[in-house]
Amino acid sequence: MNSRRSFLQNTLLGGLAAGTADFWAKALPAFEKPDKNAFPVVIATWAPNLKANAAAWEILSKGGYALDAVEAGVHVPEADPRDTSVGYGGFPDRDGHVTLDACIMDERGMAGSVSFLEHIMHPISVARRVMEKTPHVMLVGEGALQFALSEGFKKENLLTDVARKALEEWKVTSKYKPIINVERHDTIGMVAIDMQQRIAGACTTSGAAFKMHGRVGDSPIIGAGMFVDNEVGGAASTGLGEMVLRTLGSFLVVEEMRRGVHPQKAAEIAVKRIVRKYPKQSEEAQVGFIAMDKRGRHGGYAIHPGFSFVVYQREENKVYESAGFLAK
Ligand code: SD4
Repeated sequence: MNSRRSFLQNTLLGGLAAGTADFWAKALPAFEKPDKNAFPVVIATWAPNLKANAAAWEILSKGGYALDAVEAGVHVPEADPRDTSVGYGGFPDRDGHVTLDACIMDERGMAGSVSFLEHIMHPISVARRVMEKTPHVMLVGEGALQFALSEGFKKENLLTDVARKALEEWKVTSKYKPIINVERHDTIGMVAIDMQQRIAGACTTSGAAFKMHGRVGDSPIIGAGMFVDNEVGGAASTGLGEMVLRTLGSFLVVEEMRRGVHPQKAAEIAVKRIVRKYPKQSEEAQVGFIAMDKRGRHGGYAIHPGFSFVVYQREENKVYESAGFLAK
């Protein structure tokens, strides 16, 4: 390389490197000196997911990998027939199909997702295979099912008697009216940081009950239902997916944290954005976010009171009741 060019390149690179370090030091004071005892840590939406957190903790507390932890964690509600919003036992669409949405992301920023997937109890594991074994990020419907079967997943009937009866009752009036914190709001979104400070996230759901056939919500969409960036932290959402899809809520939360905003405040900013843009719809529907930054600090916030989230950290698995922006 001629000396002038190499001088210019070195100067530029050197300048950039110094500038970058300076930029991060100024922009992200929050990331200085993380408290080592803060790790590992896992956060998930909704109080019943204490059990999912415990499954993730099993792996994290032994020094395991964050990605394995979130996958194992969300397997718990996916396999639980009493959970009518996730996996097996999930309420069907209005045509009687249980169609599942899930996504997963690792510390390298790699992502996998499945949507409108039927007959597979653990869509999160199919999403992980999409990430690890295909050049793609997202597979949907029949294609996702074919891929799952080719990977050895079992085809199963996921529609329980309880869910079938609920659909029959719903058909009497056929009104789609979400009831805040009651109807179908226990999708699991989970973010974990392992002992090596690797961050991963997962989100899985059967989506809105009695939705139109083919409807896809926020949960399998990277940046809407869940997003992680290993330099910053992660976030996930629950609630009426349409409002999160229109605002890319989880991405927004992570980008706010990137600016140095505390996770609690970042979740509040995303909720307020939704309420400002959709005030009428916000009166009738719930959206909640969980957020955790690279330091293991966390928070959660929702449009309405009634949202809860769970955090396992320092040997303690705790439920937090979120505040609601539109509290009466
Ligand atoms: C969806 N966000 O499909 C999901 C539903 C949900 O708790 O979160 N339920 O819109």
